[in-house]
Amino acid sequence: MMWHGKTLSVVLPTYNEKDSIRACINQFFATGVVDEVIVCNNNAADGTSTEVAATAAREVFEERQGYGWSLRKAMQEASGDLIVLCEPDGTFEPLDIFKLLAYAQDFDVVFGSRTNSQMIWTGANMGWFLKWGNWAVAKYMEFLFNSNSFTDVGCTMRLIGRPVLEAITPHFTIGDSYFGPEVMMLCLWSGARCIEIPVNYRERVGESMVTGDLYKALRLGTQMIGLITTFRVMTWFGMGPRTLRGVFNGQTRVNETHLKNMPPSSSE
Ligand SMILES: Nc1nc2c(ncn2[C@@H]2O[C@H](COP(=O)(O)OP(=O)(O)O)[C@@H](O)[C@H]2O)c(=O)[nH]1
Ligand SMILES: [Mg+2]
Repeated sequence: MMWHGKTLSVVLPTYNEKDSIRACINQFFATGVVDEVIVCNNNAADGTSTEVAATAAREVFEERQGYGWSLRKAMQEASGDLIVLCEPDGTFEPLDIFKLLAYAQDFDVVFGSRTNSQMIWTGANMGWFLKWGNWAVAKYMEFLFNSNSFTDVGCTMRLIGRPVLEAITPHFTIGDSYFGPEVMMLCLWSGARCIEIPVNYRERVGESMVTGDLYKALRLGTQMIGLITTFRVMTWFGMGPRTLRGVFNGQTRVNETHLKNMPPSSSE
């Protein structure tokens, strides 16, 4: 299969997606570029394993409850050169993998964003509050790191190259729902070349457990702001993941010839 000589893994955490996970997995395989799909069953709804067993995906299990724990386990089990993270709840479009891959030519990490109003479908759980909340937290991170543009901190759909994944993995601390921005900050801090692109965001199949109500969303937003502030203040004072700092500055460009004339990244 492969994509420009690189193997591709898709990782899916699952908790409450029994009715949508099979279609999601099959759609990823149908793209023709996916070598393996790893599903991490995080004490998921009864019947989930039966659905996964009906596909070519590999199921692994994580007991520790939480979005972060689940994704961390799934990524650890993935063997591809490129790792695509997604949710099997029908909100993301598996064909958007080609958008991530197009940018993976030039970047080490490609983050999705769900806040572009042209790509928010009718019924999607991305109303005014969630859209601007995600945007505001992303801008806060962008400002503190003086990075290129970010407009979302909670989009699971993203692509990470193996060298970057291996470098940041030892520094993961979050097992909860706010694992997403931790990955973003570690990538930025490593000096990896990162970009964010809009992806489709649709109505969910089944109930959202993370951002389903305003209280949960507010609490999550507060946790994210706390995490970002703590990380940035720690790194300002020479603490935090010191050994990760700038390890990828200009090193992992996918295609050196093609990128000869590119501007230097902001961290150089
Ligand atoms: N709620 C919840 N989601 C989990 C857990 N472990 C893994 N996940 C996954 O986290 C993702 C996000 O959850 P979801 O309910 O869709 O929240 P939303 O995307 O904010 O609407 C889904 O793919 C879940 O399968 C968990 O313990 N609780
Ligand atoms: Mg979801």
